[in-house]
Amino acid sequence: MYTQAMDVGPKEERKALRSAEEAQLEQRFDERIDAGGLIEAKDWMPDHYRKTLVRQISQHAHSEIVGMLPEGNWVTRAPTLKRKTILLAKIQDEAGHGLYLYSAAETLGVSRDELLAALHSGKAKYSSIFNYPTLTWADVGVIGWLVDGAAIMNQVPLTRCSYAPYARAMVRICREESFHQRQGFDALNVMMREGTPAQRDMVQDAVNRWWWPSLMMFGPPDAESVHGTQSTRWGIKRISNDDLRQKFIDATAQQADVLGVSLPDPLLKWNEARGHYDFGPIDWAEFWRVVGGHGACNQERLAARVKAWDDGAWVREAALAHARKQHTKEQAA
Ligand code: FAQ
Repeated sequence: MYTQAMDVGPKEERKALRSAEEAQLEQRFDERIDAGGLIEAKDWMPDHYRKTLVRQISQHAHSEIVGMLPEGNWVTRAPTLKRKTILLAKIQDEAGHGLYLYSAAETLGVSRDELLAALHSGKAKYSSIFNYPTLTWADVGVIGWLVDGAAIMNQVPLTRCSYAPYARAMVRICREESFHQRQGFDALNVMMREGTPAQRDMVQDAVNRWWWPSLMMFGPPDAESVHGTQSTRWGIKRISNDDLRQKFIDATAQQADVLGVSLPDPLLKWNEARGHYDFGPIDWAEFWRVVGGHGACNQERLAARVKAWDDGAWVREAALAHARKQHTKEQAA
């Protein structure tokens, strides 16, 4: 060993020692993950684990704040004061979720400014679902029922994610998402039970438009999931894209019966042998088109976020000026 080090020179020797040390750290990290342990911000972690988390958590944060836009479209046109108040509270919750998640991402050594710059330049992804338009009031109910429903299905397993700051943020987020899902179901239920035939048709039309995009929220099929295997190995993902999608379909097919709406899939059928619903093919070409920036509302959504950022510049500047003033005062005291 000594002779080898002499052969390669001090720089190479340091490099070899470093990689031996890293291999040991990585082994300990893997053992901790295998034992179901949690990783905290200050713990050693492989660079790829850190990058995977920054990618997923920031995409998630972006989804929450871009996700405020489709429903925001209906705040001024909610049918009653009660519905308007509920909608305002829900949208405000989504902003809060974005903030918890940006904070969780920041614990990994990336700044919020960097993350937002990636969103604004179109480099960072956010959930495909928020690139569809909200054409009627029923869309708001369907977003609660299906989109928040899908979000909960995907996010409950994330409360057991190996990265503790993300897992902790998810606990709170899931509690609030559950209220969101229920308010959506309730709004639709009222329209279906007490509404006019035109209102019931409006609900059915919204369900027809949102059903397939909601199934796409879970991501590509497992066979095409680039990050699935590694993220599962690291305990970031606990349930695969396809398994979560199936769980969601099984739960919502029954809720659709209770609501009295049909789901727009002629192949949707309970399969006794599998103990699950069978369902028709998903249009993955549409999914990738939307993810690639060519959905109905991609440009509008991004433009709205960039405008909000630009319009808020004076608030950020004022807050910084105030902090500097306070700091100077404290120093002088
Ligand atoms: N949209 O290898 P995988 C909400 C990308 S929050 C766009 O399987 P992964 C609350 C993926 O990033 C909704 N892109 O990826 C709310 C990757 O591309 P990359 C958001 C998608 O990460 C409700 C590529 O495809 N929830 O709704 C999508 O292992 C109502 C290959 O995919 C979260 O973010 C998609 N749907 O699994 C707010 C939850 N799916 O990065 C307002 C946390 C996949 O290599 C109103 N995230 N891609 O360029 C996750 O659980 C995971 O990231 C998945 C994707 C499951 C979304």
